[in-house]
Amino acid sequence: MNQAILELREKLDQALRNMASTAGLENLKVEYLGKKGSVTALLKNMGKLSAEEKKSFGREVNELKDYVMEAISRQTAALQEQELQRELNAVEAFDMSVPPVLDRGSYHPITLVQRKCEEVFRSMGFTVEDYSEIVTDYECFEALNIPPFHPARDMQDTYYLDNGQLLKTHTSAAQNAIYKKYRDALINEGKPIKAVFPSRCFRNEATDACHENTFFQMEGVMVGEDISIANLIYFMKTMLSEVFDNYGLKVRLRPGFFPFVEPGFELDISCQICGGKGCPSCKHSGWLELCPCGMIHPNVLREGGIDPEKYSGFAFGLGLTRLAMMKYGIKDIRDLNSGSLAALAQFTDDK
Ligand code: FA5
Repeated sequence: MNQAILELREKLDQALRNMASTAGLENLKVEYLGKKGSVTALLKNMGKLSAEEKKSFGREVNELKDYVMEAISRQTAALQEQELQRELNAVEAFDMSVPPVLDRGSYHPITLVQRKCEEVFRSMGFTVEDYSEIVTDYECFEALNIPPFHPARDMQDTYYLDNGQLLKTHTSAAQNAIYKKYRDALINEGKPIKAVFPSRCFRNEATDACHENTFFQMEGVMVGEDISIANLIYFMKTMLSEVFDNYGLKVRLRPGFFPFVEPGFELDISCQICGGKGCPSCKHSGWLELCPCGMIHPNVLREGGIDPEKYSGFAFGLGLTRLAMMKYGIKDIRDLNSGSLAALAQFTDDK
């Protein structure tokens, strides 16, 4: 055997005898087989040899390579086994009689208000629907009477995927799918469509005390024969009085423009942080925009396969994140996404 190869083998054997960690074995592998390793260096010298010498030297170097790899992986397996045994022995020493210190965790305030709203709407005959957070331009805008280049798009910039899909800016993006899912039951069996669909939404906008780039909404729609603004107001009032336990909440409805409703409204509630006096949480107005709503635009119904001459309906987009702020007196919306367990756990006594 070539002298240099023999020496490398002996050096490796010795290094392995003293090696007690898997990380050290990794280094050894690089030292021998890496780009600048000793075995690789041997190969570089082959150019100086005759054709006959090259043949036997090449074979011996390849054998050395196999030897190194096998020896290192054998030693790695042995060390891993030893480590496992050490861990198992430690488990045996574990005292089962010591009571564990378990942090039980808590529900997020948004989960709490979402569940409350779902419960209220379920009790009024609404189904609770789930829908993707990634949607198409058609779902988020076009099916909602917002064609390309409509100025209303400027208010809802978002994050786009390479394939043209986008992170939904509002839960209204599921309206079209919900109409298509339930229209047959409406048309053939006369069953009104009554659905709420909560979801995370995304907007590419600056954050402040009452705006986040990631927040939650809950959309609601009701479609049937003779559905009117009176129905809309009834359901909104019932939901708010249940969520806030009828506790001193002032509500105002004012005209608001959204291309997918006609007429459209802004539903504001009195700021529960400052009691209506004005503070950063309500942009110093005393009121907080919470739940825009309105009568579904005929174009939107038509796009969902529903005849607007025969059927009408209302839709609303409840800001769940702001609702959580108002219910729990959280001054800054950014605390809700902060991941601070200590801050969030304090709202969870009503699990
Ligand atoms: C919409 O998103 C409409 N899709 C709502 C709608 C549905 C209108 C159905 C009519 C019929 P707007 O952009 O105003 O509208 O958002 C609705 C609510 O979501 C706001 O009132 C607010 O409570 C919440 N919201 C909107 N943007 C943010 C944000 N950046 N951070 C936190 N909450 C937000």
